[in-house]
Amino acid sequence: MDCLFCKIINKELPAVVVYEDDECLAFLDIYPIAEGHVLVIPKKHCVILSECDEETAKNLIAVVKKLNSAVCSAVGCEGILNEVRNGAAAGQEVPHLHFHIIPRRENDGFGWVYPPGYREKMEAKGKLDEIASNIKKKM
Ligand code: DGP
Repeated sequence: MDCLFCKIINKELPAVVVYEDDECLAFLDIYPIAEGHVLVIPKKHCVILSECDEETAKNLIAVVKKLNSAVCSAVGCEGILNEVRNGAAAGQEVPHLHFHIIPRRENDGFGWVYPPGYREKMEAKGKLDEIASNIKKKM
């Protein structure tokens, strides 16, 4: 399969690995947003989280949890951002599921770009109820 992260898993491409087990691999991001930026990926190829089976997802989260602490202790951060971009529209560049572990510090210059009008007014309760109802029906 012509997938960058599958090639890293298969050792066809190099990576600086910080953790590996039968189901997942964690390695340093080659373009770190901050020192200690780690990517955690499942070995079984999938693109987005909703395609990932429950067991793999549980294992991934457990590894992310452990690595959050290890990374933060190692680089001395003030917070950790965990991010998953599901799909190109969400900013996903590499189409193999990955959790970002990004060490954060106050005023580190990193942040979100919010859409125009964000927080100018609260959403109406009726609209929130309608959206929640639609989501619940899909669960
Ligand atoms: P995303 O935009 O969520 O798909 O993030 C992809 C990340 O992968 C991005 O932070 C840069 C990183 N990356 C891209 N190519 C490589 C690579 O060849 N090796 C490593 N270690 N990281 C890579």
